[in-house]
Amino acid sequence: MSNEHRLLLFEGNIVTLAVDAIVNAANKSLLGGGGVDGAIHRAAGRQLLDECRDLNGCRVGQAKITAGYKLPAKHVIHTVGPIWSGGNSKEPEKLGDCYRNSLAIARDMGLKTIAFSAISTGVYRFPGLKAAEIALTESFNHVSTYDHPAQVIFVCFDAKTRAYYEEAWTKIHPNA
Ligand code: AR6
Repeated sequence: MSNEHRLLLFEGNIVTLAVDAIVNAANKSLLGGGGVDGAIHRAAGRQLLDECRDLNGCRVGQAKITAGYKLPAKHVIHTVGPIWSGGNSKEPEKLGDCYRNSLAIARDMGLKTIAFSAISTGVYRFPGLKAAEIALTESFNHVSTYDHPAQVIFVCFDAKTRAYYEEAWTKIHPNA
């Protein structure tokens, strides 16, 4: 399979996916919140919060892994995206770190299928198209370098987010 075909879009709720890992857009405490973080904690159950308490938080751009508990996904990779504050505070680099570090954990663990939420694009206000370009560029670089993972799924919660990923893909691979 070509490297391009290892990247997929899915429009819907990330908690429904039976993959090796879903990637949560967490905050530095790792103790839950709103948005996709809240949805993942609600669906996984109390044990997820218990495991997260032992992780001692997470820095922006870093990632940590837990079990998936009641989720259909086997694991949750928790990463903390940057809060957008105009683009001059290294927000793009930090968002790139989130994707690189999450994919590095997946590779170390031998995970074959990983589904990302659109990190930082909700309450952290990172512009959607720019975020999609970073997500696709980092993931394409990773799958072009390594055998793992077999599939990277970008979960778009709404049609607007999906349109950003489609536009970003066309920009990055105009002939694909
Ligand atoms: N499945 C997939 N995507 C979702 C879901 C879902 N169930 N729910 C929301 N999204 P956000 P952030 C999309 O705000 O910007 C939390 O309180 C949503 O439409 O969840 O990184 C954390 O604890 C958007 O495209 O995360 C942090 O405090 C994307 O997920 C803070 O929010 C990310 O939106 C993190 O903010």
